[in-house]
Amino acid sequence: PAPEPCGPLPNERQIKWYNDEIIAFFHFGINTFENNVNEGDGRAGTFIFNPTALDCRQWTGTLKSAGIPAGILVAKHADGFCNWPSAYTDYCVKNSPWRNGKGNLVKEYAEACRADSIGMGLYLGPHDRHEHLSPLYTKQRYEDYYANQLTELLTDYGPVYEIWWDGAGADELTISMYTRWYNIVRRLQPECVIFGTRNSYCFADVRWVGNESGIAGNPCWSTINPESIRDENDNRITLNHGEVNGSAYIPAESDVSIRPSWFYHSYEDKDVKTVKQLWDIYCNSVGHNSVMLLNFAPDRRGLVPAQDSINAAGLRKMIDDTFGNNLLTGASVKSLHQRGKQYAPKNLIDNLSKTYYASKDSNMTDSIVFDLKSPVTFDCLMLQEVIQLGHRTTRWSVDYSVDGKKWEKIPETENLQSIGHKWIVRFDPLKAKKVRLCILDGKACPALHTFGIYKQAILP
Ligand code: OTN
Repeated sequence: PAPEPCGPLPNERQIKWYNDEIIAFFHFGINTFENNVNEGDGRAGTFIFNPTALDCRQWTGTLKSAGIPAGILVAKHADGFCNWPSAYTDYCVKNSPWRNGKGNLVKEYAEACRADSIGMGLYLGPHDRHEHLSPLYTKQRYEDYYANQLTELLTDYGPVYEIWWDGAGADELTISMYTRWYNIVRRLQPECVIFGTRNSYCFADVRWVGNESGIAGNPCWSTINPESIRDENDNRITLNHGEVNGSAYIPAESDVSIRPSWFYHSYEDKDVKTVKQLWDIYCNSVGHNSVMLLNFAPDRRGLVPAQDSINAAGLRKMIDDTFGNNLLTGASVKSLHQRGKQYAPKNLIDNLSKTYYASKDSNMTDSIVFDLKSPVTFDCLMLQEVIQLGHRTTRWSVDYSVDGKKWEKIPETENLQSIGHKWIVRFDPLKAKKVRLCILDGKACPALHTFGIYKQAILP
């Protein structure tokens, strides 16, 4: 029989989200038309919003070229300006010159996503500085206002991949407000992933990684005590690492912008992250059991600048060229504690989604040796657990042998703990005839999906 699951487990939404690996953000709105502004104060005039050549198919085209399967559009940032014609405010596109006040960015974005088979996510900033300006503002009024807008967005535009509840400025928003909003999300969009922070902590499918640099910790557990998310100011490090014995399964999402800022500024055109920088981020986010949430900042034309699209596509090529060739393919494989025929160690290198390796229930440790037909040179390795069965292994490392007899440890693998969806380690090139995966401790017998060694592709 299959191994019993261990500890808190992912739901269907989280499993799909993990397998998507990279998702995109699009920060675009009234801030795009102000100089030096990333967090507007809610006072900018609606007349400034006027993209000259907006084309959401160009945005989704960028994602397709980068192999990014979903993207989250800022529908309303903290400035309160709504990128769709909301029935509940005048502070929106209908009072802008764009498309003579008839434009609807959320609709155009949703249609582009549908046409290009991109998952459509939405950021509806819980904190709203424009509403706060109103003398009529009360907590109840804002709770209703947000509930109405959430209902508009989750009803009128088809399936929503993820909803993003930014914690920035959200201190006044209460658990009771989020409870009402959560019920709307689950009623209208049962499959929608929720990014939750602070007082939305109890509804979070995914958590903040604790920084905006795209770096998940080592280790990075998918489990955490939810209160650590609520009290994020005291728990940045905990958000980054998770908690091995945390009571809930709430994995880390690593938000990072392809430019220094979240919104477009022409003076940052020279600072677009290079393929090398994006590759490092990928290996430290996706390769640290997280998901990479990569922000794009469409410019005042309403287009993703060319260099940003090119570099994102370069990252995809780097990923595919590196991980497309597992150098262990064809090796003979033996393990110490194989569970049974169905869970054979060769499943680790068969490139099939359903098969996996597992040890006997009584064995929390194991040793799996890969014997190559001829020596190979590699500078990267990747290991995946069967996430449906929970975090199991808590300590592991990798050895190699040049002559097939004497073993040496790969130093960069000496302090590894978590695995989860994917763990990637890079190092200077090594030559080996044999490679040994050492499972050194765990809460349950290992259940491992894939193991590979690779030669990193050449950066452009
Ligand atoms: O000043 N900030 O609001 C800030 C500075 C640096 C990094 C993050 C923040 S806000 C922070 O943003 C996160 C997403 O990147 C989450 O939404 C957190 O809940 C929020 O507090």
